[in-house]
Amino acid sequence: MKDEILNLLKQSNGYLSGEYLSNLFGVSRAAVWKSIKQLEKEGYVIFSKSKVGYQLVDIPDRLYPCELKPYLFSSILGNEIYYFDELDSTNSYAKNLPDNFIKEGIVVLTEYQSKGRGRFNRHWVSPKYKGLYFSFILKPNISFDNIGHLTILFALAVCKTLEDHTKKTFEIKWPNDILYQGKKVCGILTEVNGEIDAIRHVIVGVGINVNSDIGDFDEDIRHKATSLKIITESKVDRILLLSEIINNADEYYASYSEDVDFMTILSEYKSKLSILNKEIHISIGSNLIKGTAIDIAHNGALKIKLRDGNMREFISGEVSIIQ
Ligand code: BTX
Repeated sequence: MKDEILNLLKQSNGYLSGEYLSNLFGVSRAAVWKSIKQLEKEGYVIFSKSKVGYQLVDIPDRLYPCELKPYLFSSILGNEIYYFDELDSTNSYAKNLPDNFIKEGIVVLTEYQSKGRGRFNRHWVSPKYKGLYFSFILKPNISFDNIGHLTILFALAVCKTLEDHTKKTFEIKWPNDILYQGKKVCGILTEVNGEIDAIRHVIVGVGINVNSDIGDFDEDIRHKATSLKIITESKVDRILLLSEIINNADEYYASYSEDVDFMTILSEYKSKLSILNKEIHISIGSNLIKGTAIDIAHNGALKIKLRDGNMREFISGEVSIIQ
């Protein structure tokens, strides 16, 4: 009833009386009042006038599924949304869901992560109400070797959405980061649950700095992190942006699931990479390897021509361009 009252308040230009609402839902006026109080607790600003009724005057900057859903026209992603004010990590939550809860397309979404994770267990800074931190649960019919396709697909979908939304140009840092003028605005973490020969589900976690200010980033990353608000010099509507990301990612994922030739997606992805044909080094653990980034293999691996002329492929690693 609470969400229905909210919708009615949104559609109404003036006040809606408590009596009208109680008759409509066949409940007492006290029950209507309880729902109004609950909405106020969630951050909605509602004027109430005795003998007149209730009027909605402001909607909070929160990622509530009821605010998000009207903008979604996806077929697979976002059919179910699990929303939390706080979580340790959306990827960890998705990973630990019991098997009978796992459904293709679930989105786990939070306003804040206390233990947001990057690759190699690095920390992902997730200031409250300022970013987008969410994970897609997927059950793709692919082999373990092609898991890299999902990072590529989602990085591309997010990158294109950021460009459409802000009218700025972004680049992808292989394999999983999105940068603006060399600074990180988004990171993607793909994780697999299951065994090499029996993938149970895949989790694609996305973290985007939306309305963060420079002071929100830890000091050690301030020189290499940025946010959409810093880039565009204005606050970004997180609901609209998230809905566009889900809709776009859904289109890419749905056509991928129908086994469309991956080469088209791969060449789009390559056009957003800044490292191809450049001298780079790649660090894998404590090893630092130098060479020229030549190409991305069909499975998403980076092909590097080493200084001795030999070619090698890397499925993960931290890449930097040698200036
Ligand atoms: P990554 O390992 O490529 O990047 C992590 C590194 O990026 C950190 O070591 C730090 O230097 C830097 N960093 C940390 N936080 C930020 C930030 N907010 N903005 C820019 N740079 C930062 C990238 O891993 C993948 C991150 C995925 C995060 C999402 S959020 C939702 C989901 N849940 C979860 O726990 N992780 C994913």
